Amino acid sequence: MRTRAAVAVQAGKPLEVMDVNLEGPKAGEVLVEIKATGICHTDEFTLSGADPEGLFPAILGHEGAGVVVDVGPGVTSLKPGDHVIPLYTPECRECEYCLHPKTNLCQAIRETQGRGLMPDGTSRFSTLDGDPILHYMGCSTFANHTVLPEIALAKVREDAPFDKICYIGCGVTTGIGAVINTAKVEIGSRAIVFGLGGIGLNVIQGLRLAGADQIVGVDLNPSKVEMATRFGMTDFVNPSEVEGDLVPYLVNLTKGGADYTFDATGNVGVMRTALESAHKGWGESIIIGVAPAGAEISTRPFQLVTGRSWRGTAFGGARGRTDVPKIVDWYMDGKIEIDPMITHTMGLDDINHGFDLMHKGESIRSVVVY
Ligand code: NAD
Ligand code: AHE
Ligand code: ZN
Repeated sequence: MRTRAAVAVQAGKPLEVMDVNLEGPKAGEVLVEIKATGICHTDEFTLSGADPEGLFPAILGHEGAGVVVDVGPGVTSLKPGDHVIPLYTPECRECEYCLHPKTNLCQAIRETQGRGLMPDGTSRFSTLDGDPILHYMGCSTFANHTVLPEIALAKVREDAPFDKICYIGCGVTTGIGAVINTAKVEIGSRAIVFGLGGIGLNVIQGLRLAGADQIVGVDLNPSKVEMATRFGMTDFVNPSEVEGDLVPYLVNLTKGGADYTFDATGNVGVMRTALESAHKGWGESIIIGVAPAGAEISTRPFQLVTGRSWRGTAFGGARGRTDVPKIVDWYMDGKIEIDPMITHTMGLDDINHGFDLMHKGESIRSVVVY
């Protein structure tokens, strides 16, 4: 079939919206009509050329929601008409990782996914001239139709609006999950969140759910304060307004250091500040942000010797097919909020405007509605 897609033709260039060919689902695969997709900073990270795994030409996008159109042979858990959220972290429920209680990083299809291919080693997308176009993060939600493995789709309730729940495909689950699944924050904790964008705000929302007493937000952009306060931030720090080193300032503000700190910037300097502003003896720092090729984190080992720990999280530690439908329920039941964070919506033809808004720091989440 033909479908319409925004193609990342080359690193550092705007996406090009065009008709592309899409082959139907093979064994174990599902054809999905994408109804809405968010634009995450990770899409920008890959488009910019900073992603060591970035490949071109590709159809980016990994924060979508849609409807099953067709299923390939052997698909048993989904049927046409089902509402689904694509999962860049699949859940096969069989691999060594899925069977291990300490990780959500299903590895069943990770190798081909990282090469922009379906599990059989081929792409379903091509140009109208027949040249292959690569998949991205196993999702490619910047296409009106896409093909995914059955294990990379969470089935969700049908009364949930696509233009809101698409955000659960990455930002909401990553932020809230980092708090609940990865850090396992206790009631009464003190926390610091670095970066108050589409992920950081969901960390703040997760901290409020978990009953944290102090939630410090750190961002260079003061326009993020209003939204962060609405979601539970108790203190705001703009590093550009702090005289001297930020670490002692934050340690003082949190009365000895935070129980938990979260990096949602992708800046390795910020990651060091986050680790060092965690409390001596027990503070945990969770890295969420993804950093450019070649960037490395560093600190004095003494920071770890004296009881701080550095950890990371992908997709908030969530097991997608199991956890994502529950998070959709939380949204529909009013336990979590999504709508105010979706600051802009647009059609696919205007997708580059969504990237511009992110660059200028004017949006939290832009959502493309097909
Ligand atoms: P975003 O652009 O919406 O937000 C980033 C925020 O960080 C902005 O508000 C910006 O002003 C702030 N910021 C940038 N540099 C800063 C600095 N030096 N000090 C303080 N604040 C600073 O991006 P997002 O969509 O929220 O994504 C955040 C990061 O999380 C990105 O690196 C993204 O790739 C990553 N991410 C990781 C996962 C995962 O599973 N680990 C999932 C989604 C996103
Ligand atoms: N390809 C990059 C790393 C990108 C990365 O860390 N991706 C996160 C999800 S970000 C979603 O917005 C992730 O899931 N990582 C685990 C994995 O297996 O990719 C690089 O640096 O090579
Ligand atoms: Zn993302």
